[in-house]
Amino acid sequence: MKLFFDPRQLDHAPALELHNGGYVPYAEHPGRVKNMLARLTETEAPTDRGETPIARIHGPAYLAFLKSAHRQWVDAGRAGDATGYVWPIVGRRPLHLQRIDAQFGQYSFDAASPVAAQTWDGAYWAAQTALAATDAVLNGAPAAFALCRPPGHHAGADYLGGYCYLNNVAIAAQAAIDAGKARVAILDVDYHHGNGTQDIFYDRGDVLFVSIHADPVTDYPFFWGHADECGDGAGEGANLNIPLPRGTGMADYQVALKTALYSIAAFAPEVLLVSFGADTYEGDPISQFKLKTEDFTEIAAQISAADLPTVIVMEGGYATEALGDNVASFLSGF
Ligand code: Q9C
Ligand code: ZN
Repeated sequence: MKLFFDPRQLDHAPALELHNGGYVPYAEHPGRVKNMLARLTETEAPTDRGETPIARIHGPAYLAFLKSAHRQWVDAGRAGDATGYVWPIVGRRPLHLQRIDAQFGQYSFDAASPVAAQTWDGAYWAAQTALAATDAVLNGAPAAFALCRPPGHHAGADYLGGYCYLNNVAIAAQAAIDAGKARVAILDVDYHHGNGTQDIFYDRGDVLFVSIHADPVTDYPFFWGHADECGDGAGEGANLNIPLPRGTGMADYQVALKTALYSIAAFAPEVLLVSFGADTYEGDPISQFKLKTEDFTEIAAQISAADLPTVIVMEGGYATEALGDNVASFLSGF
C-alpha cells in the first residue's frame, strides 16, 4: 500500500491541554508519529496542492484565524500556546469580535486544542498528506494511507477542537467529488464521534458519513454523535451514527461494523474514505473500548471486503507505545 507522510507535520507541538480540570502533557504529541513511522517502510511526501482544496471545506475567516491566532496571542502579550477560555452559549447572537480570546470563542468548541507557533504549518501538511493519498487512489491504487497529524475529524468548516484544526478527511472527500466522483462515503472508526465531518456534510446527499464511536452521553464530544442525527435536507439519510457503550470489545464492535458496511454498500459510493483512530485500543489512556491489536486486522479485512477504492486517514490513538503495532495491524488487513 502507498503510505504518505510529511515531516513538517511534526512542527505542530502544543505543550499542554486542559484535562479533567488540570493541565497535563498534550496527548496528541509528535512522538505518536515516530512510533508509527518505525513500523511503516517507505513513506512518500505529498506534493503541495496549495490552499484551494482546503478552502473548499474551510471558510476564509476561519482560515485567517487559524493562520494568525498564535501571532495575535503573542501580540496580546501572552506566552506559550494560544488557547480559548470563553465560549458563546447556544442561541447567543453571533458577534464578530477582534480580540483573540473572543475569536477562540467563535472558532473553537473546546479547551483541548491550543494553537501553537507551528500549528498552521502542521495542519496544512496533514491536509496535503490526505490529498496525496486521495490522488493515489483516484489514479488507480486500491488503497492508500495518509499518516495525518494533527488529526482532523473534530474540526468543522469554521471551528477547531479535539486536537483537530483542518478536517483532513473532509478535504480529501471533497477533492474526490471535485475530481468527478458522484458519491463518496466516509467511515469513521475513531473512538470519538467525528463531529466536524458530520457537520460539514450534514445537509449533503453526495457524501455519506457513517461513524462508530463511544456513546456521546458519556464521552467527548457530547453534543454530537447521537443515534437520531440522520442528516438534513438533501443529506437526510446520509448520516449514520452508531454509538456504543464504554467497555465495548470486538464481538459487539463487529456487529456495529456490519451495520455500517451494509449502509455503505447500499449507498454505492465510488470511493471510501476511512477516518482511522487507534484510540479504540484497550490500552488507550483517554478511551474506554477494549479492542486488541489483532482486532484491527480483522476490522480492516471486513472494510476491505467492501471492495471499494479506499483512502485511509489517520485520526486519534494515544497509547503511543502500541500505536505503530496497531496501525500496522490495521493496514495489514487491506
Ligand atoms: N477527559 C481525537 O481522537 N479530550 N481527538 C478528551 C477526556 C479530547 C480526541 C478529554 C479528546 C479528543 C482525534
Ligand atoms: Zn479519537
